[in-house]
Amino acid sequence: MLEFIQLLNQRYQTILSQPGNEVSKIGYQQRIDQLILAEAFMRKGRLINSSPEQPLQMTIVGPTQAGKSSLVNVLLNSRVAGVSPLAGYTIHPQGFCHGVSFADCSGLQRYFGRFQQFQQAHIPKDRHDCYSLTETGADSPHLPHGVLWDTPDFDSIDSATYREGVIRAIALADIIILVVSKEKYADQSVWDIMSALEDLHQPTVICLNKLSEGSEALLIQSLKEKWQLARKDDFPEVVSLYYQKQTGLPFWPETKQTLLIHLASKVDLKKHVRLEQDLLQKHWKTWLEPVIAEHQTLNDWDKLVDEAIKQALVNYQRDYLNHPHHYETFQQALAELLTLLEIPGLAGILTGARKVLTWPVRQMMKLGRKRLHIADSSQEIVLLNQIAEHLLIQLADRLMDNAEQDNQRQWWKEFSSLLRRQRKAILQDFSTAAKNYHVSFQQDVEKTAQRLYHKLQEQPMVLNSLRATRVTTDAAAIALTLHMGGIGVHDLIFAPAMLTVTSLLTESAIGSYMHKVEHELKQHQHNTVKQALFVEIIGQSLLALPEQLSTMTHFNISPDQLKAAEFQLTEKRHGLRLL
Ligand SMILES: Nc1nc2c(ncn2[C@@H]2O[C@H](COP(=O)(O)OP(=O)(O)OP(=O)(O)O)[C@@H](O)[C@H]2O)c(=O)[nH]1
Ligand SMILES: [Mg+2]
Repeated sequence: MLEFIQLLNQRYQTILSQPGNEVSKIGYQQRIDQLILAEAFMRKGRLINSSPEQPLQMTIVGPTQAGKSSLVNVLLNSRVAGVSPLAGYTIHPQGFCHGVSFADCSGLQRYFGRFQQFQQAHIPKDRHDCYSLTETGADSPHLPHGVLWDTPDFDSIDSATYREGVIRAIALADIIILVVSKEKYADQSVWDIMSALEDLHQPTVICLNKLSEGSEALLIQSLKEKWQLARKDDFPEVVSLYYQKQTGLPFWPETKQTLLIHLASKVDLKKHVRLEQDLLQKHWKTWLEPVIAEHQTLNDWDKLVDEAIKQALVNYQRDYLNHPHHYETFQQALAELLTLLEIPGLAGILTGARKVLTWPVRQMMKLGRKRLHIADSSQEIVLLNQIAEHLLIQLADRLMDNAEQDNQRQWWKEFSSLLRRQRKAILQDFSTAAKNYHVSFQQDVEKTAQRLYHKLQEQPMVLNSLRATRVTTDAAAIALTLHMGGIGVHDLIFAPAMLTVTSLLTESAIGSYMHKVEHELKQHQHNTVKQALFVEIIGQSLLALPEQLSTMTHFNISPDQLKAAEFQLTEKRHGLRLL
């Protein structure tokens, strides 16, 4: 699940970073933040699992210049955190150990993942994927033992660049200390964050900093209202901080001495697994919305391809299989049959045309060459290529229509140009496959001829009368000419002798058998063309096209990937611990 959330996050970020795409930038940025938070919260779950004795993690958050770093110093009673009047001064999560050692914190690096740990003094200013951890000798009466985290702000102009660090430090927290000043407490950014944090159920305290005498009660009331607008849980305890001239730091009031220690006792890590699951479930639909829209579009595409193939097969039937002037395959079977009949006197006729003639005629032209010649002269292949071309033109039109009307405009537009680029290659593959089909289908044609020949042998009367007829000799001569490469297969259909032999056979005792065989041949041919050409070549290449869409502009998360993730999400018994 963690990997899936990472993948989703990465795709959101890539898509958002592409100029000119038609996505809602604010909506996407919000989801990215939610995904980063969810990922970090899941990492926290792993940390709890692998090191249940983790020191307590306390995170100070707040807008820039609220006094977060100053508060770190107050709570640790030292000067470990850098304080400055420059907005956005702290830009990394900085952890300070209080009463715990580095060794106690060994799980942190795994939690932070690709964020690298540095010593506070050496943390690079030009990198945002890092944090520092510092052992302090501090011994503060206000603060429970654990790690106190100073964090960057989330509201300054530059904060977008180090926002992930803030979110990671927040999700790590067992306790949240929100610091606001009277100037900043009403900012939307503060309450957006506090609202997002509600699902993490961390015990929280609010520190109201930079107070001036007399304003406290009014500010607290206003804070409470803000809180209640943002969240449903109880308004937390507020600590009012007044400035101390001598130290230049705010002053932690005597009355709140044990507040943080008390808060620490409310931390309940056992709930973490359920909270993780609730968090994922809460956002799942929104996060996956564009992925599902893509799947819907893919479905629409599959349907378009399916319809186009069905239409192509209807055309193939109409223009070839059932077309009286175009269908040549059965005629070809009859031509094969004629070469099996061993017509007397035929050799004589043909010697005039060719010097050397051996019997049986099948040997006259090598089998492979003969089949190739037949395929080369076939109208069926020409027609199939036309049907394929027509199919792609129709599809391109539909894509253009969708690119104008559908809500997935971007997808259809890119897809349209992808198809345009691939069109030639698909047609080329189709043409090669059509020829291969035709060459190998001749085996079936020859088998059909054999079946008819055997049937004729059961009917010596028909066989003998056929052999004795002059027109059979003429037709056989034509058949042989075809087999020698003298004419093309389409010439058979219009050869009068062939037509006469066909009607002779149709009216003979094997007439109905012949119809049956012709019907079976057509059926088999239809199925072969459908499978070998339209399903395996056209269908497969068209259905595989979406894989080539750029992951720069599309999620390209497959329905199977999504299904696997959703299974993990709803798998109650083992929960997310498994993942
Ligand atoms: N007047 C007054 N100034 C304060 C108080 N607390 C902090 N400051 C000053 O406010 C400025 C900002 O304090 P920081 O603690 O650096 O604030 P921060 O929230 O860490 O700010 P960033 O790191 O920029 O996000 C510094 O100049 C502090 O000296 C206070 O209670 N009263
Ligand atoms: Mg700071």
